[in-house]
Amino acid sequence: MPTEWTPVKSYSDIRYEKCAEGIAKITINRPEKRNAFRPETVAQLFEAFSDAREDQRVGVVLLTGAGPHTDGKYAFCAGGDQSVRGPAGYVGGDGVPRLNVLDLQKLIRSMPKVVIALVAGYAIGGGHVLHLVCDLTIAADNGIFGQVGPKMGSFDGGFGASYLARIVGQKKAREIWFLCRQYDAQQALDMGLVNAVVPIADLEEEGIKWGREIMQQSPLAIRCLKSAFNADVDGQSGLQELAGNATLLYYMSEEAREFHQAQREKRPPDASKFPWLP
Ligand code: S0N
Repeated sequence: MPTEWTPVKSYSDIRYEKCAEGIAKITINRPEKRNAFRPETVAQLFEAFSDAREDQRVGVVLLTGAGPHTDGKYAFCAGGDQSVRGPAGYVGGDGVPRLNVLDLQKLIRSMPKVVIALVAGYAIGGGHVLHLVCDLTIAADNGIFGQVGPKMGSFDGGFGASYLARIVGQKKAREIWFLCRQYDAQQALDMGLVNAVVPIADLEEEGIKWGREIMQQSPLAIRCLKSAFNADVDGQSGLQELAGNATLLYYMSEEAREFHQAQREKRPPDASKFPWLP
């Protein structure tokens, strides 16, 4: 069945759509720049991801790049837009130097929905880190992956370095950053950087197929698993996320309801109703 996408809102730098099956699709739409992001792009991505997070019907978000460009080339994202990079960082239309892409990375990682990167063509620099922080990555057979920071005056020492090393191992992560090579989709698959490689023509359909399978699973189980995977890596903020889910599950229990209601009704709670499980 072909998927019918409904636009959610019109943006200058991205497309944001949803389908009836609970899958949202966010497309970076700057193919003339290999989908590089400027401050406005990041702000729009943040707004769209926040909306997908809030929408209780949405369980899966596909993140992809518009293409091909008129020269026939594809890109997922080529990182920060170098044409707006000034001495103090990336400058938006308001003249303020900031990109806030790290906030976007954190949102993608912590939102309790599954984010799948669909990579056709280049995933380079900050664009490579964007696919990295997604829960899953499906690459087209023309996918090209790599970091460029040390050769153009930039680096991502956050998730871009440490989380990359968790995924591909310390030696490979150092190779990726220190040599700034490009890797094809098969090499990315071999090093565990992506989950699958499919023909370019099948990329979106494959993402939808994975999304449909995920939508059949238990939302709370997926939510707790995502925060558990994060907790292993993210220190105190990872524990906070996992603990937040424990609190959510507790709120949903009869036991929490009894203690809350007793406080509201100014009566002692009936603790005897609840077992001290072994
Ligand atoms: C992607 C590459 C390899 C593609 O090469 P190809 O196919 O030969 O295309 P080009 O002719 O080079 O490009 C086609 C057109 O697209 C424009 N373009 C491409 N990339 C960018 C870009 N990043 N910014 C602006 N424009 C871009 C070209 O200029 C060209 O346009 P025309 O035809 O008009 O000349 C190749 O394009 C490439 O290597 N691109 C540059 C990659 C790059 O340097 N990316 C930036 C890396 N740095 C970051 O992403 C910053 C990370 C970051 O934001 C961050 C991270 C952690 C902490 C803080 C920060 C922070 O800075 O805030």
